[in-house]
Amino acid sequence: MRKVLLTVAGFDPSSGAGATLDLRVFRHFGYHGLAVLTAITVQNSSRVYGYRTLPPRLVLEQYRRIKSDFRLSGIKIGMLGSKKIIPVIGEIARESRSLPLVVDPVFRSSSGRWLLEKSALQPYLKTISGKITLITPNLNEASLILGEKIDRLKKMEEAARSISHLTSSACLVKGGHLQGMAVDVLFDGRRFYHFRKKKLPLEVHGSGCFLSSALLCFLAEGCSLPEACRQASAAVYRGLQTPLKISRRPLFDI
Ligand code: PXL
Repeated sequence: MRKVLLTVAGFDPSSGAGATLDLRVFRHFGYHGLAVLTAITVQNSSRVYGYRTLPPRLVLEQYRRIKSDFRLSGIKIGMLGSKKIIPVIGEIARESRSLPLVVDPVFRSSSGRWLLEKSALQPYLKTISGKITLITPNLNEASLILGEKIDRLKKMEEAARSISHLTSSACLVKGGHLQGMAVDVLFDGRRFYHFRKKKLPLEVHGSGCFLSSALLCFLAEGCSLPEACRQASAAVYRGLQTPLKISRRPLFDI
């Protein structure tokens, strides 16, 4: 029987990031994907121009109707768009403690637009604390969460450990934007793991969404956290090598 995964995320009309990319990643790894939308963005491959958040009740209703029909094997949480959605995420996470739950803490787009107000940061982490499997901040998001610049390996380790304590979950700090090398750092509550990749000169829209969705696929398959991180990181790296060039910025060809 085909397993089912859910993404709770924003809609990107270019399909380079957000829910529609997540659904393609789920399908690529053999799952049926479901999507509960939190927000509709206005964007193309270059940048985010704006967005509207859906009413929290509408988000919760989408989830409830899906939940009563499908047996979920895991959930990924992406863009929320507003702190008003946080209680809904808390509810979803509380009900799903037995499932793999991956949180991509989307605060800002790569073009610099805020996708969740800064004041939502701490309440969001508090709400999901103890209810999720893994959180996957990039260097900017880790810096925002901790209020200090995370820009080298040692700091990434400290950040992974601190954020892991804040969320009572594992934490993967993504180092794709590190100077000179690309290394992701996982802290699983006990020890650190490093995932090194050659740094590629191009940036493909949606790599954060791709990584967190792929991670969920490997966790739902039963992989350990380090193994899921290794495989998901390798899948993103492969994707970066064969991008789809049909728009100003390349997209993932998946
Ligand atoms: O990559 C972060 C992200 C996630 N989800 C949606 C987005 C973006 C960035 O633009 O638009 C819907």
